[in-house]
Amino acid sequence: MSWSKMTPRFLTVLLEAKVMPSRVRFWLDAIFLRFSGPSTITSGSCGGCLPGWALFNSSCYFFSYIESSTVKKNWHQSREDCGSRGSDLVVIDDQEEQKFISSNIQNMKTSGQWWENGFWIGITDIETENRWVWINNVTEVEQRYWMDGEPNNHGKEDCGVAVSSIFNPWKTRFDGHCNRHNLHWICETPLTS
Ligand SMILES: [Ca+2]
Ligand SMILES: [Ca+2]
Repeated sequence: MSWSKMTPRFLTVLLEAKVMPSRVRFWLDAIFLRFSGPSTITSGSCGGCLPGWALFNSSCYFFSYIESSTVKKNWHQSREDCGSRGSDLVVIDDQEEQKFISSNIQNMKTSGQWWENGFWIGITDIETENRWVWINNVTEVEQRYWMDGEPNNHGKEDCGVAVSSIFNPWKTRFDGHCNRHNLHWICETPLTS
């Protein structure tokens, strides 16, 4: 576009601006958003969440393995730990989030026993056996995330565990014993809090 075409428009904006200061503010805001928006997004992976937390779709995630590969806790202690961080255990709402979790924990292995490489998540059937409810009180609808033969309530298992599977990303969950099993855990908190 040539200057001759741009200038009249530019002048018009300036002239209008003299009469209507609010329009100036509008344009300045628009310009500011135009240039600050994208940079906020690109720097979000390290700028939006606390150090050591991972950003995904407007939430920040804490994988306890990253802080300590040796400290493991039962489900209740894990939830308390998340609480002390102003957070709670992760609630997995959709397949994208499931894939994010699964790929992140893929290399966070500490044991030759597959189940000991699991991470506590915020789902439980403590209230009613085999009615799995997320900690935000949403009853589980999608049940194909469970591994084959799980949940089996083996020895009274009432708390959900996420594992990583390279074979089938859908089969990435089992039930563990809330008090007896000690595992890593995942906290989630909204980005804005
Ligand atoms: Ca159970
Ligand atoms: Ca089980």
